[in-house]
Amino acid sequence: MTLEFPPGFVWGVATSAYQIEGAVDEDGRGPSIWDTLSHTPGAVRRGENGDIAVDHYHRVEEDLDLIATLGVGAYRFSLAWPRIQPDGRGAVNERGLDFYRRLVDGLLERGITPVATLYHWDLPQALENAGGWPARDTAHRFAEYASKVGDALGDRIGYWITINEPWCAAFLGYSLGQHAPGRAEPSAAVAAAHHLLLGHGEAVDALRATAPEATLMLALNFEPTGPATNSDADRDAARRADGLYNRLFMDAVLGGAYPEDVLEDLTVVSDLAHIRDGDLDVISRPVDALGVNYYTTTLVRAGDAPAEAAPTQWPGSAHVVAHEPEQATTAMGWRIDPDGLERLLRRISSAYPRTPLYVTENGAAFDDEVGPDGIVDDVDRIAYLEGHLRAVRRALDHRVDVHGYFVWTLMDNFEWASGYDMRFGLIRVNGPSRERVPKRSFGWYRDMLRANALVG
Ligand code: GBH
Repeated sequence: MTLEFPPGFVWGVATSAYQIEGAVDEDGRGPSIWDTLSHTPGAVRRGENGDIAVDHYHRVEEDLDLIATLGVGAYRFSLAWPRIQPDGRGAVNERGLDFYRRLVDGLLERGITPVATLYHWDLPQALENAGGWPARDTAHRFAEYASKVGDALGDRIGYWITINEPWCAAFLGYSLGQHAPGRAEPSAAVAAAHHLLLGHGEAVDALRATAPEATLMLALNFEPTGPATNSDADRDAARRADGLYNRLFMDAVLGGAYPEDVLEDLTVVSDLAHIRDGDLDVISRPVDALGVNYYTTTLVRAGDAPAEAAPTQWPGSAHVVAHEPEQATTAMGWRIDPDGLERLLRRISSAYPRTPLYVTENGAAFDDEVGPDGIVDDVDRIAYLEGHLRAVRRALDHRVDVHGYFVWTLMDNFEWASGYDMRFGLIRVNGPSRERVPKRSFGWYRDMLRANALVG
């Protein structure tokens, strides 16, 4: 049976700056917190870093041609703040902006819509030295950056994502300490989450002023969370994790209020004094759409860790632990659960029916094997993508207003704390030559989006 998608449905593919660009010392770029963390022994698997990454900075023309061959209508990428403001404040570095002008013009020449993310985790190190996201001033600096980028590129970019996955930036970065800046300070993490959201709201105002016609959104990582057993303790653990992962961010941005139960949970680690009158009005400035990043669902249970034991991704709920999945997982160890995406899209749309949705990331890492012909026959990735697209199609059948879908990711790249070991790409990147070789999934996605339908 052929499953068609609506006419005009946006097909895309996504990347982020630090994961692909390399060229970390070129054309005036300043250091970011990921440069610092990735050069800290023990922080990244095999001691890898993004110094060269997949050398996209120097291979941008080749990569543009690959994107055009893929046939997507839209390309989602991020701008490296430290290229544009090396110290995170003040005058722009024109050479840094020039790279993005070339990229965006190259997309437009090829008929591809640029979707630009302003922040995908590469905070200028100078701003971390001044306190980082736990400091309120960082939100204002982000708004200033947004305004300058809007001035420079607003004439040619019609789709903006302010911040990618504030949950990860705040709680993996400042509480678990697995992501940059590698701090394990639950109270600081709670303030970081708030200031990331405040920065988002202020950036919406800044972009509206400079690019009034543009579509503005942010991208949240959603992870539907359920209890491992039906015990009261496990169900409370699931409420807490769902609250931190999903509701804290979605309800603040789309509903204008933090969920009360989550605030209550957080008082164990924070006095919440960083939340000021009027902040939620800024955080909930109307957006034109919501970006939904979806990879997996999680089961959690109540462990017995005392609240302040080891670093946790759950500030205030350190006893919540992930339940090891019994079903198939990706190479990351994440459950493969396409139905979770349908349920999630329906949940968001019933809570906030007026907000159009884009799936701004979905994809999977597998242990790709290179065949004798040099090609990766990644049937497991194709099955993952197809399953999730069927879930999107079912959500559309239920009248969920999904406008587009972006595969994570164009090509294998620096997968944060996992280094280059985890490959999410539609294109294989063979190091050290960094030769690009499209996988089978690349051709599968190209054929699917050309037909605007899943066939078979
Ligand atoms: C995204 O984050 C990022 O935006 C992107 O840069 C990155 O390369 C990509 O995903 C792949 O990682 O251990 O079962 O509890 C992903 C957000 C948050 C999704 C943590 C998986 C853990 C699942 N992730 N979550 S589990």
